[in-house]
Amino acid sequence: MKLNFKFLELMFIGSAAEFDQCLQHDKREIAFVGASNAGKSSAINAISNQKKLAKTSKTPGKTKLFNFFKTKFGYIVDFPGYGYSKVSKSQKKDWARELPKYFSSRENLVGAVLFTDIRNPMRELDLTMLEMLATYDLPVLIVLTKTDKVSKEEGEAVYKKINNSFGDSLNFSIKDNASIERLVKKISGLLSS
Ligand SMILES: Nc1nc2c(ncn2[C@@H]2O[C@H](COP(=O)(O)OP(=O)(O)OP(=O)(O)O)[C@@H](O)[C@H]2O)c(=O)[nH]1
Ligand SMILES: [Mg+2]
Repeated sequence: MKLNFKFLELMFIGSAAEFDQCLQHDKREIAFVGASNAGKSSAINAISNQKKLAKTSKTPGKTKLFNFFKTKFGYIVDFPGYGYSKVSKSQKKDWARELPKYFSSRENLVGAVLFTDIRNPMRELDLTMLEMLATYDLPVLIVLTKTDKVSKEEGEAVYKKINNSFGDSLNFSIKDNASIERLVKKISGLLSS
């Protein structure tokens, strides 16, 4: 199929297990957050049209570190997903400490994209995350993922509800090029405005 839009040129730069090890740079950055298995890493691959740039998995909890991806305008930071029961207690503790640190002290962080499965959107931990982001005055774009798994009507109904209740939202599927284009534009906008 011919595509007449530009994907984001993304390059994996590196990972950090803790806030103190995170890449220092002077560009803008946005955080990709969401529950484990919501589809963050798949979205990174889709918007860059690369199959294996970010590791994806059927087993939740694949992304364990802050992963930095460079675009022309700034950086995307892929966060580990929350809510995966097999994550160890000590790791949960580490994250409870590292995440607020990240949101409060990353000076170039301009916002977050919160990924949530359209079949079961904005669950308790998503709401906790949304509150945390609001605490730090970070604007949030909500991406409702895996829209290919629901009917068009259901997708639109959920979109309306989420957009009205929680703010700026977008329906998205890695199988829907129009939705990939919309996300690419939003991200370019966030990073360059
Ligand atoms: N049908 C469909 N499946 C998707 C879509 N996006 C992601 N998936 C699948 O959902 C699963 C989880 O996707 P990931 O991208 O690894 O999820 P993640 O949010 O990065 O998960 P963690 O790294 O655990 O935080 C994989 O099996 C993907 O193939 C989508 O738009 N449609
Ligand atoms: Mg991931």
